[in-house]
Amino acid sequence: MKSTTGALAILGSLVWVLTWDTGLTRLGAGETRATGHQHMAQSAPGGSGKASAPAQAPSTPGVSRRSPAAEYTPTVRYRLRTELAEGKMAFVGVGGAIEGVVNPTLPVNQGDVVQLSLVNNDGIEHDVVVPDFKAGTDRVARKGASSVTVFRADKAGDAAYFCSLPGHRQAGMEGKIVVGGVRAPVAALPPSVSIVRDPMDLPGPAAPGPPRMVNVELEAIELVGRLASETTYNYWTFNGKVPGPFLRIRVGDTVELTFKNNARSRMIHSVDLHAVTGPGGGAVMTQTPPGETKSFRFKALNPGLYVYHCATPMVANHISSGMYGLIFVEPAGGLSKVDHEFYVMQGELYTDRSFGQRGHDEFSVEKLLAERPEYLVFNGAVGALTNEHPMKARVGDTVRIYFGVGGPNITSSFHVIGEIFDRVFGEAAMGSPIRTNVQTTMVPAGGATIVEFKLEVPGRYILVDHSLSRLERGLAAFLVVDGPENPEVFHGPNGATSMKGH
Ligand SMILES: [Cu+2]
Repeated sequence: MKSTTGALAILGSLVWVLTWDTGLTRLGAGETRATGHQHMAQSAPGGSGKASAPAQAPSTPGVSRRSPAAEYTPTVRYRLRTELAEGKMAFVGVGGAIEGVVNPTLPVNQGDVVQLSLVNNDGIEHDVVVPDFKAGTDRVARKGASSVTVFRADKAGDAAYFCSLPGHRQAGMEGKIVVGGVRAPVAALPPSVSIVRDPMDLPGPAAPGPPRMVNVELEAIELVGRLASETTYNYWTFNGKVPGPFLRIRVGDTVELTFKNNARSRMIHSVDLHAVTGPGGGAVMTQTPPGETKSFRFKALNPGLYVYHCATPMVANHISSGMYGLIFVEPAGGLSKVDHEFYVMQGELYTDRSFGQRGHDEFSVEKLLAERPEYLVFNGAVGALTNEHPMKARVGDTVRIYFGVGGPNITSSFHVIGEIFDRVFGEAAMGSPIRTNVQTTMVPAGGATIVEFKLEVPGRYILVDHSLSRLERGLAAFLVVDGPENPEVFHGPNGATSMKGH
């Protein structure tokens, strides 16, 4: 099943192992299931980082030249809490099919990447270990504390899990993991479409010349889209994709903006462009009921890369559901020529169910108001820019990324793993000094940046928000760079190169 390749990317001190699953993602019997066809796992405890290359040795170079797919979450997750009653100790399942089950049997498939979480619920020191897979959590003693381990279930059969503290296994803290042959009921998914905006989908530079009159049309479209490969969500979009279309004009141009709200919408929608000088950035004049059209005109006075978004109450709800995009007001003379330009935006979704569940997710206003998103994504969905539309370039190319944060709430520490930004237009401010040699640049909610760098070494680079907990909630994008090795710049031991040891 997990047949193809493995790859390593070093994130701080963690070594992650990536394998691709060519089959369909299996369906969950556990608390949650992975939603993609590729799985990333922390190296099994006890394995040295470097040696933790997948048991299934890669048969092809580890870079996603073909059908790259990524899922930064384990294939299957289980959570156990500890219980003490009448002198007996036990694990009790939390969530999903094992909720409330004492010492539940945990079904997984061979090759699954299993995340096992232990929540201390009795204030007595415990852990949970799975010796068959050389896995175990830390010991946690205080009530409410937790520890997590991740391992690959690489052997079929039954594997015991238990608490390794003296006497606890005998007192009842023992269960089993059954590897292989899991088939769970299929939850029905509504018909859905991809709402992912291809990061290559942006117009070229605005033509030089005198200021122009530019017509721009935006349409609010509500549709059921794929939030992850087996999860759907009712998105609200500009023109059917997230983010909305990349609008590109030149400073001094006048924009005649037509805003249409699709007749099938249920909501009023509008648009507020940060590039506009005037009340509400256009939002006042574009509050548009379903089936109607409004328009306004503005002159672009200030060059820069600006966020636009829906500004209909509850505004954060509309933004979170997908209503954001970028408008680039090019400075006179434009920007320098590069080989590739990409359009990437970060956003958050507040779903009623926790991250990684199969089926249809609904919106949670409570989570929105608490600013506790379940999903954080680039270009609208989990896997949008890893699985569906990875960015591609070649060694020697120069790359420019127009990066914005729709939000609505979370500031991004934008970073590319394995690269350094040669140039950053901080906060996308045109005319300010360009910063050079930047590792991570902060992009606020409702803000943007422009970064540029040259590619010297082939391999796969990963765009992240360096608040890396968010990687666990879907926030990653791939830039796949093909071309000749460059051992002078990057060279591993034993002849390993960027394309193989990755
Ligand atoms: Cu809206």
